[in-house]
Amino acid sequence: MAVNRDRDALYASIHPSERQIAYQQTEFYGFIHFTVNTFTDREWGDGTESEAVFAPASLDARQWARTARDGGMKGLILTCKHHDGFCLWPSALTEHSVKNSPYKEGRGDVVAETAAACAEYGLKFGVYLSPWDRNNPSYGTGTPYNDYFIGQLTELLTNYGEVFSVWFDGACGEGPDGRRQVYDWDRYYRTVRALQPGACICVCGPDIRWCGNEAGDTRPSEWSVVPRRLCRAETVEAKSQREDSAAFRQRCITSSDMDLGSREALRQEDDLIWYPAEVNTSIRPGWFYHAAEDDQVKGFDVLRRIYLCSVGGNATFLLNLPPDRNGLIHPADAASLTELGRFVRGAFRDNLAQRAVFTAADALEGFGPDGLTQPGYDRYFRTAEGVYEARVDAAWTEPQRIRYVVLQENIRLGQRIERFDVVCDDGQGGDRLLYSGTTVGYKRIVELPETALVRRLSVIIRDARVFPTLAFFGAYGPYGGD
Ligand code: FUL
Repeated sequence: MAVNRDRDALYASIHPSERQIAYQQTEFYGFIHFTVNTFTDREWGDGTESEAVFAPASLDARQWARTARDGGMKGLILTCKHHDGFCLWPSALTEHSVKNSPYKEGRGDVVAETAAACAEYGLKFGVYLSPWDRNNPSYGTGTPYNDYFIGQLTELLTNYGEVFSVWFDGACGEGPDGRRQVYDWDRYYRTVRALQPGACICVCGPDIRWCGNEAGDTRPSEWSVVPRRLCRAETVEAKSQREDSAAFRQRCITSSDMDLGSREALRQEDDLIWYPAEVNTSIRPGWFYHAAEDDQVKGFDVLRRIYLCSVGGNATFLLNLPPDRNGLIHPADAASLTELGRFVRGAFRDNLAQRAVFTAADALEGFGPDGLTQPGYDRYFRTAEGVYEARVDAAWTEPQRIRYVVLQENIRLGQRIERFDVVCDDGQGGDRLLYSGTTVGYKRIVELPETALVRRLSVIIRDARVFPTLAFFGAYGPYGGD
């Protein structure tokens, strides 16, 4: 396909908001699915559950936060209300909540406990509030339910400190004969903006895009600029998830959804937004804890692969850790996650590029490669206007063992890189190709097929939509069993 530079300039002119940048920098964070379902052994409660079933014996939100922090996560999002309508906080607007449960004899507030634990362990805190509510009698009556939902949102966004994510789920299993509620999305969004201007509205919202599956599947080329209509996709009833099933949870990205933002995909789209992807999956087959799944916890290798492909594939990674009936994250889940945390901290600790000498022939004056090992967007590499290719070389005096290469664009200026190669010195002054990739965006983690021993490592940007930028270059050795 011939490149249309005017179209490319349009795509690259779409930039993220500050709240979206902060969200992308959160990178890896946890989901806590916990409600009456934990005690009834279900995935979707029907709203008729008695508050009396909610009786965690030794709930400890600090254990959740500690496990998340040790696992390398930077935040937690709690299901404050799932589809069953049961509220984990003592909402003044319904009797269907912890206040009528045996938990702490009705004086508990799981939202407050989780928010406090997050603050203690340096994690961001987010709220999941299901629009579909199978308990509240006003559901399906229009404005009265929207008022109820706004009231709940207001409680959550005023009483529990700063919130980084407001997660609206599109699922609705009412079916054709069920109650039909027309959600007032714009009013919901205005409320979030007014009460928590720094929070991203996710999935059924304009800030963060659902990656399109729950299995942890990722796109090899993930673009953050996509057609605006996608931010309405999950809010449209016909497209929403209508029933819970293991098959739905295991389904991968369909081929028709694989390419959302390439030049070809955007060719006839004029209304575009910055809408980065979030990969959400559970550490277990279900979103809620089921003792029968204790032997089906995703192992370190699976988590590691999803981490590298999501955080390292221009998406964020939201991993669910469902507490058990005691109110604790099960040891098997904690063990897998802790191993991942060790990997994330260990593998990317020592950036060998900090000891390299950088050169780049195509740098625009004042935007050379010297700041590339410092995170952040204040200093970055770029070429001159109209130059779509670039080469950055990092050279060492002694050969280095390299297994991972990390690249970041300065996404403040949009997503630009279309194609790049990683090459090393072939020993005769030429280049040996180690890896060919497409998108970079917020972050690309390249895992080389095997550890390379190199004196020089180069990134060659082969094509970009407008002049390319690089904000970070990391080179790391093998880790553990690599
Ligand atoms: C889905 C829900 O139906 C699941 O129960 C879970 O909350 C998942 C994150 O989103 O749409």
